Amino acid sequence: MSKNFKIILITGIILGSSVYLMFRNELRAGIEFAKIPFIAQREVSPSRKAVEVAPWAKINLEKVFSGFEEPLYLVEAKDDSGNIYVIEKGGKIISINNGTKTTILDISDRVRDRESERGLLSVAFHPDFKNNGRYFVYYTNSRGAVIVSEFNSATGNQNEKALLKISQPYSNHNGGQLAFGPDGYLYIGTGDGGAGGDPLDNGQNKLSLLGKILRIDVDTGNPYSVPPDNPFVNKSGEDEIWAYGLRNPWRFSFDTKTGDLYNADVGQNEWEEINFQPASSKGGENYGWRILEGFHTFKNDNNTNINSLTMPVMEYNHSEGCSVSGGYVYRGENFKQLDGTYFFGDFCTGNIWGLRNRNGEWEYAKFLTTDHLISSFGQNQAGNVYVIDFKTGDIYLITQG
Ligand SMILES: [Ca+2]
Ligand SMILES: [Ca+2]
Repeated sequence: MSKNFKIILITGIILGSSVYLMFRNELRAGIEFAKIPFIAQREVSPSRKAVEVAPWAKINLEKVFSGFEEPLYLVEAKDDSGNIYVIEKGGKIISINNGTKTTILDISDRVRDRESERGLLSVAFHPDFKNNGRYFVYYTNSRGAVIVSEFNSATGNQNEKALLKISQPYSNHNGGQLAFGPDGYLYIGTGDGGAGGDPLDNGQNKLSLLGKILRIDVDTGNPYSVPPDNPFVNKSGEDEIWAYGLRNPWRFSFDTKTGDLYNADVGQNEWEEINFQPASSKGGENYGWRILEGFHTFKNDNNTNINSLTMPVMEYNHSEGCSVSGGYVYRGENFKQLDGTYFFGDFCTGNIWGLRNRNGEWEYAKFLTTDHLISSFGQNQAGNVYVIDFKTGDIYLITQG
């Protein structure tokens, strides 16, 4: 064997092993794959960090729907129709009413979903959907760019109206949350653009729409306008930005009673985090990525003052999971002990936690250990919370244990 051939062979083995390890990691994690080597971290100002307590109620998961293909999201339209809408990653929105399923939108012809974090990622129904039929979707297109588009129930997959198109430098960290706030504006969660460690520092770059929560007005302007009180209007920074410093906010939601915003940001190597933004917020929060991961330093190469950052309220270590899936604050009628409990889970381990603020102090508990691949939670108009299993296509309701 010649020396050159040996070098080529060894290089090939090393490259092949790296690709295999990356792919294996992707298969295991699904939603989250680009973890990078360990960097020494130190903990910073854990002042409002939630403490772990015993669960304050016993819960069960009751299987209520099944037969979905890679479901990623569940929502109601708040139109009193009783329809529940489920999103499939490949590009469908399916309504369920009394057990009858109807595909209301199929855009699989324009959705790219081959990679683990790409696909049709969410839908938000206009607050007046009942009268105007307007709804908004978030997906990755054939070139991997992130698209926010409007559709109308009267015209199906025809007459797509594009609102935003954001190019993606890498295939992962595409964000994917849409939700109307109590103010009637559409909030949009984008990822940092991907790879690992945010190599382009998009999270901290206020001239990029990546790694942000955006806030737009879909009721004026064409195709939208920027609310005049957005924090970077008439200041340096893109006008659409509401908050920044995010890695991959895989699900945020508004508490339907208080209007507070809960935002789960997927971590890099070690820490998954939950952020809390009170309803009184005027926006402009810097949630810290890539300076911080959870409450821990990650890469502060511009010497940003750590005290200027908005810390999470809860973090958990990768001994408990590897990719957080944010959920909802329970506001159902039947289970008063859970009123005000924010449920969330981990995609890799199936753990389900509850988090709440009690007399100004945050506390959390692990409510269930499951074997579900939790891609998302969901909430219906009555305030009940659902758990979505990506692998089996089953959907569960959180009930009293
Ligand atoms: Ca500006
Ligand atoms: Ca953070």
